[in-house]
Amino acid sequence: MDVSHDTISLNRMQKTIVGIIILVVIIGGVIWLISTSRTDNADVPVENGDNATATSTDSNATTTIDTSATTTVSTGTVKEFTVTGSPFSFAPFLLTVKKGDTVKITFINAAGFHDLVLDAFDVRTKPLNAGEQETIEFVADKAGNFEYYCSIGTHRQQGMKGTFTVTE
Ligand SMILES: [Cu+2]
Repeated sequence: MDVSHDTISLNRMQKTIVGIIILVVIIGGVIWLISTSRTDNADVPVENGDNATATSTDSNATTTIDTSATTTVSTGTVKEFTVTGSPFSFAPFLLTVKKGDTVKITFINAAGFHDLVLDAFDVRTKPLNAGEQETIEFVADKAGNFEYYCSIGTHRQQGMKGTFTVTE
C-alpha cells in the first residue's frame, strides 16, 4: 500500500515536473522567437543585418556616435560669415554664433588697406589690399560680446569695428 502510494505520488510529481519543464521550454521558445523576430525587424533598416554580432556592435557604435554627435552638434556647428571691409567700416558689424560653434569668417577688403582682428579668440587676417580676401577659422569656446576691428592706423578709432557675440 505504502509503496504503491509513494509510486503514484512520485509519478504525479514527475509528471508535474515534466509538465513545468515543457511549459518553460515552450515559453522560452516563444520569447526567443519574439526577440528574434524583433531583432530581425530592427535589422531591416540596417543593410547587413545577417551577422548578429556585427549588428549588436553596430548598434553599440551607433549609440556611441549618437552620444558624441550630440556633443559635437553643440560644439561642432560651422557658422560661416562674409565680412566686407571698406574705409572705415565692416559689413556686417554684428555677428552672432553659439558657444562651441566653429566660426569661419571670410574677410573681403573692398577698398583701402585693412585687416580684421578678433583678439578675444586670438585670430586676425593679414593686412589686405583692396580686392584681397582671407578666411579665419576658430572655435567660439567662450560666451560674451567681443569686438573685432581693423588694426591699421586709426581705422578702429574711426569706427572700423564690429561686435562678435557668442551666446550660451
Ligand atoms: Cu582698416
